Amino acid sequence: MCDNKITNDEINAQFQFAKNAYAKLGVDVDIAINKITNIPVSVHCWQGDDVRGLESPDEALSGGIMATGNYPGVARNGDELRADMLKAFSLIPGKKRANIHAFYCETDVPVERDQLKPEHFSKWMEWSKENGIALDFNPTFFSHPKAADGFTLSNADEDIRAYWIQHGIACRKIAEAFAENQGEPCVINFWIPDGAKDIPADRWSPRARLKDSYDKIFDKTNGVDTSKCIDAVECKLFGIGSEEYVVGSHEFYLGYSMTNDVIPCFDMGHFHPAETIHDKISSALQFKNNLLMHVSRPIRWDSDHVVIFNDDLKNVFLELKRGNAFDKAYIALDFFDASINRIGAWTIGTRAAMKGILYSLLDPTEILKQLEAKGDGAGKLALMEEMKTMPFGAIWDYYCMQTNVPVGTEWINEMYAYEKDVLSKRA
Ligand code: RNT
Ligand code: ZN
Repeated sequence: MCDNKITNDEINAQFQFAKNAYAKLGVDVDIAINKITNIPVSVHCWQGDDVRGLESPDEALSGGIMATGNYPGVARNGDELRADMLKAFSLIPGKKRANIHAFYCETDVPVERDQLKPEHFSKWMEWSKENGIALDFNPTFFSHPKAADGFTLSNADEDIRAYWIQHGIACRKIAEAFAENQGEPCVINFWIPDGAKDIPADRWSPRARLKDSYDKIFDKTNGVDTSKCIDAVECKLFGIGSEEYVVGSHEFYLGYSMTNDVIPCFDMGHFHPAETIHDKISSALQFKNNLLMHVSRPIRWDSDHVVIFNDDLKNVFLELKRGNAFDKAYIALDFFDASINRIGAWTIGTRAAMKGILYSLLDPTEILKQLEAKGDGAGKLALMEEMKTMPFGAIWDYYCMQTNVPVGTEWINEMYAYEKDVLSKRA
């Protein structure tokens, strides 16, 4: 399979041809390639183990999210997870960060989540340094006995709520330690599953408690340096078991992030099925300097399918390009498929995101804006359409070749080889 290796000469020739075609539309391909090198994508570790975590991997995944499937070769410990991640990274061009969750801690004895400390992530920090991969972080408010009733930071039980507040504060200190370790900021994203399956009589109290919990977590007296620890909050419309009511809704978090020193996180799967996030970017960034995006692929619901190079993906990055806002958005991935080779899932999804970024950087934005300003709607739409069949693949292949990662379908064979040599040996 997949033995159609393309030679470097062929890649170069096709690149020259494509580069000229873009140049005729005023697009400088070299500038685009130069730019993408500095746009990091934060790759989530949880694709590698179906969101099990290392704390107690047998605890069922809760919180209304789901990884379906049982493809062999799942990572069984931190070392396997990190090795798998590096394998995938070797197949993906561009600057990668690694995004981990609090329940990927590695401790000799069980440590309560409100007691977690940077030292419980020392293996991740060493790995980060060794490989030059900066870390991002997430507190884990699910897959835990104290989240069993579906409420964490908005729980009516004050002891349980206090526990999760403490977890949030502990995680911000860990994020700060990551930032110090890597010499650049760490983005920490707060997502909680809190919500109700059916019509609540009281929608108000959980939201009031949630606001109070965040006020305590983000309180300045906690002494967390917000130039190192970038706090984000992620809204959601519904989850499994929280179909009717999610405490941390879009309005809740938009309001909270607009009035506090935290940034909003938009996940592509967290809105009404036909609602996309690309139109929200230019609104949110009128009022905030930054935002976080969870690049995902919902199919009919928040299904977290592997990201592919589709219109939704392109539109998100086109918005950043057209608004000159790549330096304002933190790009993170969020998908998990347990039914296919997980190295493949990571690589397909992350290559797609990188493709989407490069594709957007080749947008003839100036010409499109001029056509629009002149009132030439047909001209604008026509050019947008013609861009879709430009020789983008030749630019992408050249970029992969230049950054020493497999070109075209070549990486698929590496996935097979890794499966044969490593994954298939896992019981
Ligand atoms: C859940 C959110 C959240 C999680 C990860 C594991 O709906 O999207 O971002 O997927 O934190
Ligand atoms: Zn998400």
